Amino acid sequence: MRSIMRFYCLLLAFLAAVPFVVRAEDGSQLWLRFSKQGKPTGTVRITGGESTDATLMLAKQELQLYWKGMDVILKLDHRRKELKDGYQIRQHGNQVHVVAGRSVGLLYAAYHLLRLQETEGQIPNAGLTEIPSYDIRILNHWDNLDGTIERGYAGHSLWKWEELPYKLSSRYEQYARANTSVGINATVLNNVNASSELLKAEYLLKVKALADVFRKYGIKVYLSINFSAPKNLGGVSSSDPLNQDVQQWWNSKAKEIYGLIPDFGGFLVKANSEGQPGPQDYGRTHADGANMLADALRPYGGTVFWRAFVYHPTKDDRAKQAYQEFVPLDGQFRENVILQVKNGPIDFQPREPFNPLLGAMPNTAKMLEFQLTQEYLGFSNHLVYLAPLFKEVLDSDTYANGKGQTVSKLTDSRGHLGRKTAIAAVANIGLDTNWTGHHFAQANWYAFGRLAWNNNLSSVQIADEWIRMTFTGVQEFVEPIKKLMLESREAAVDYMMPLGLHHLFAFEHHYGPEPWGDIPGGRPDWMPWYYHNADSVGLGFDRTVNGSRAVTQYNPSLDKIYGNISTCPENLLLWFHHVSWNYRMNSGNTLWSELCFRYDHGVQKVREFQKVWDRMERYIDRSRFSDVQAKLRIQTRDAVWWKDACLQYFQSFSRQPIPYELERPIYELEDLKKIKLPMGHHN
Ligand code: GCV
Repeated sequence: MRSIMRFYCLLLAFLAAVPFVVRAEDGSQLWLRFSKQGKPTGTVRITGGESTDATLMLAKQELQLYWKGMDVILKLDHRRKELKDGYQIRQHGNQVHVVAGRSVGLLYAAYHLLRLQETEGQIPNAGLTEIPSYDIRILNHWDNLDGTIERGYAGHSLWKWEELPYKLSSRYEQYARANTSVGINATVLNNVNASSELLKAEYLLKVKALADVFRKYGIKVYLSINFSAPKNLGGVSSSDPLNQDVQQWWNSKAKEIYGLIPDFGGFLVKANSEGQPGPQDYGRTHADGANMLADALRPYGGTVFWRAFVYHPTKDDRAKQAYQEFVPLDGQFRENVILQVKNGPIDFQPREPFNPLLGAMPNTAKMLEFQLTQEYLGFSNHLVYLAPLFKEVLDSDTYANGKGQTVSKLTDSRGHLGRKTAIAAVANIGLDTNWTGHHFAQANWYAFGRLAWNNNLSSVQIADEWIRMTFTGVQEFVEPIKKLMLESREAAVDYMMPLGLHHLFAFEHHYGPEPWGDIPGGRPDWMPWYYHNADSVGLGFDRTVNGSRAVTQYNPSLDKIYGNISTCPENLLLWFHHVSWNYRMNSGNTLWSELCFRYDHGVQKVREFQKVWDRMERYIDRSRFSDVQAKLRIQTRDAVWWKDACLQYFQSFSRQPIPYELERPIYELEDLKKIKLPMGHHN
């Protein structure tokens, strides 16, 4: 008896010594870890809707399970069309009144209330109204039918094609719920490097099974299509968009799809890009191709997302090509076509200027494509919070029709041609228990959803919410981790490619540095030297009027700023200019020294992140703590690898010492050149 007493006393003493009781976690709950403690107190009533409405019932159920505030009345009022997918929330006495024009609006409102609860936020006295910035808020999965994911770093695909449509993994519904909780309302299931197979009847039944799961969450399914499908699958002799048999094939395919999935969203198309087929194979234009598909989808209200990521090895500066290709087609696309434009003119680099196409083509609907999967940002090993990158692009002033025409204003629902608006991101999700490989990569999925819902939110606010819901609201954790997240993207830019450098990545896998990379006879526009142009004079790509003239694709007011070495923002200097090693930067350093300082700064930042993280051990669960700790170690090692590789390689051109106050290289350049990682894939 005494020893039992002693055990309990010890246990109590132990518990008292642990400042915060933490529960075991594996990250699978994402930001939806609603506390089970404390009884839900309120009652939830619905007015104006039917009990057969699965979405409404879901809104009610989520609140009944997790809401601990006052009674809630959910009112569906179809007349409130101006709210679109949005809602109004007001407090009346001791009740919360929610109004929406669509049932999904009430579901979004339920998640809003739960977010307020978990982050200790308040409903403002005057109430709140939320209307989403974009109509279509969509994830693009680059998932292949064999379960692999192109540029996926969080395990295999969620979609178990071999089990569908008969067996439904419980993760399908969890996935839909997570998306809806942040406002995402659409998903493209498969890779833009698309297999025609997916359009076969047997696969469409599988797609239907997923669409049936997602429907009550308000999520629509889209598919990437292969432009040659009529030829590959349908026994048509060509896939020429002006050929009537081809048009007929797409019309009947659309009919077949909508017969199975009445709310099917539409098609995403990568055409005549990186070896994919397209209308140009038949001497037709991108508009001809897009319009044929748009016509097939129009009777059912479907949309075509036509990607602008098009470039050819033999042509001009790669950064100019999408603009050259598409601007002449302005005004030629059907109403239900949206041109899907990557945020930068090259390819999801750690930093790029905004894509000039976004400020051009005033008579064409355009949308942004971001990348959540960290193809060029350390895969799921590096902690890089992407909201600052997204905001940088959204807030960029294009100067189209005068100052203040930001990318967000030109692409979101503020008077955008009166057509549907959209924003996309390449997903970073896979079968890993924590969904995204790195616990902090969940924040990028979260941030994309939140910004797609409201592009006015700040990176700070989004980080704050995410940390509180995903980890803890304890101030001693929230503040330092928020700071760390906010600094993480700039740190990655610094240790990988500062000052506007880009595409210094190793061939194929894009993980580590290979500024020396060269494959004799390979495509020059897939080689790092094509981008950095290091020589005995200096470094950088001359895109001014004396060079490739890419700068002239921007509005003249911007062209002037970017094109002049003394006004070009330094974080884009080597993107637009070939700069001599001894050029004086704003800091007073020469370009060479500044480059060294920036690389070093990136490394020092990640070392600091490690220290910050180690202090957090007491506030969170052991398992997520040690996962992140281990990944930060990898990140620091990689940062040193990047710095040593790039600085020693560029030093062979600058022929100047690394400033003596900086940490010295520890790796031999010759050894770094021998590193070959066993990861597949082209360019
Ligand atoms: C899906 C980059 C990637 C490719 C990707 C392509 C695209 O080139 O490396 O893996 O292909 O972009 O966005 O189409």
